[in-house]
Amino acid sequence: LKQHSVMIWFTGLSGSGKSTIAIALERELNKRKLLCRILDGDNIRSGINNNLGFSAEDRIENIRRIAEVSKLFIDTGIITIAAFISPNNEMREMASSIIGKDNFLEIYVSTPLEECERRDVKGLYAKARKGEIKDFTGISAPFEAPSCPALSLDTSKLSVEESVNLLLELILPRVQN
Ligand code: GGZ
Repeated sequence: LKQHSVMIWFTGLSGSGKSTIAIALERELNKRKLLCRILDGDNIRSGINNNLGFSAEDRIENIRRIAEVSKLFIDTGIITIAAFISPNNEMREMASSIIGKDNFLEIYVSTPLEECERRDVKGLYAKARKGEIKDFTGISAPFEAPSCPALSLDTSKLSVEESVNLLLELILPRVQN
């Protein structure tokens, strides 16, 4: 019964394109009859983690719980896609060790800050610049780029389709028999 599963762990700034790529990837995996589950701010920070904010400690706890939940999905054979800023190596290493290094693919959505801020889809960068949001990643809180990601995707250079194709090349050989 057990299917092959893998953790697709996106990391990158707010507005870098993590969720957009995750949703497009899910669609392609579903087309191939592969079951997957996206975890993102919409279903995690609004529910299980609704008591957490954006202090350094709360971000660590956010990522820890996400990793524990992901492990349950992975153990069920479901391809699990997490789209969280996860701003430093220590947090991402914690997630990797909870989930298991062999199943963990770190994907850096490396869209530059200037491009994320230019897009400012939710107006959060403007608010952060005015000091209306404190500890905002990239403006007033740090982001540490991963040193050795499985893949880097700069959405200022790649289309969503190109990013998804690169991901499929990485994922499909691991999950199909
Ligand atoms: C960063 C913040 C903040 C602060 C609210 N810093 O573009 P979004 O809106 O949808 O994505 C951001 C999301 C980041 O939550 P994560 O759980 O991914 O962060 S972490 O992994 O660091 O725990 C943004 C919104 O929440 N947001 N305030 N201060 N992003």
